[in-house]
Amino acid sequence: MENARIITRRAAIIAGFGAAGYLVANTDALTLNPAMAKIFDAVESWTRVSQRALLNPERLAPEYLPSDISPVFKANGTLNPDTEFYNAHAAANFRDWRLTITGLVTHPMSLSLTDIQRMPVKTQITKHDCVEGWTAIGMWSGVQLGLLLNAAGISPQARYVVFHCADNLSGEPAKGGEQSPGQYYESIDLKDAFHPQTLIAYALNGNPLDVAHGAPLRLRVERQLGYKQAKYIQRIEVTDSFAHIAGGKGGYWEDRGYEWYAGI
Ligand SMILES: Nc1nc2c(c(=O)[nH]1)N[C@H]1C(S)=C(S)[C@@H](COP(=O)(O)O)O[C@H]1N2
Ligand SMILES: [Mo]
Repeated sequence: MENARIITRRAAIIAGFGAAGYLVANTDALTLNPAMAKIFDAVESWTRVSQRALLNPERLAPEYLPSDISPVFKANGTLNPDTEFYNAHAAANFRDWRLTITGLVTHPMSLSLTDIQRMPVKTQITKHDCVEGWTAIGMWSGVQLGLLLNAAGISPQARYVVFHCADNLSGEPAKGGEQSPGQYYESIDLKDAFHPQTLIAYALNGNPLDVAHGAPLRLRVERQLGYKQAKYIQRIEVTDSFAHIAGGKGGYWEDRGYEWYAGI
């Protein structure tokens, strides 16, 4: 498998990155070890298992040609977080933006954009599909989430990866921080987190992400719908449950009735 080979080679090169020289112990970076995979399978709810039965978990989302790229990639949801915090970072070109990785990890991390951009880059041209009835094809570049998670070292109890965003979609005052009702967040399971096309993206169509599309960092989880593609990511939380977060359903839109597993 061409893809698997490339990924393994990429994983092997990433002996370390950034000033701290984080070590990646397991060079077979994006493969869940069989014992762990078995545990995740066992604990999946039956609805998800039946959904998954129809979909090969290793299936790749279709990729497109440069000539297929949409001339305009519509932006949706929050178009600018427009908080004091975010505006200050945007004005400084996100030079001091940090992405933290917390929760069930052996090495919690705080990474700058430069740290992230020093890691192997993956570029893919995919179709975004929003429940509101529009699609757009774009070329995304970023780091595979699996590489970040392996650098942080996820604990055996880990089941989900949660993305905490900088915007409040309901316009709630920022005082409540991550737990205030309108704060955008999303979550995926480890199968999607370690999927080779799952990226923490920092570029769209060859340019740094703009504010409307989620600057400076956003998720691409290509086999799921648009609302899973969290923009403005500040913190990645590895957890065994998302019941403690906001409405407890695993995402901003999930708390408002949308499906948690939004397969396409
Ligand atoms: N932080 C954050 N992420 C978000 C949203 C949002 O409002 N805030 N909207 C979601 C929805 S519904 C869609 S369709 C896509 C839109 O991404 P785009 O603006 O890059 O097209 O982002 C998703 N991620
Ligand atoms: Mo959407």
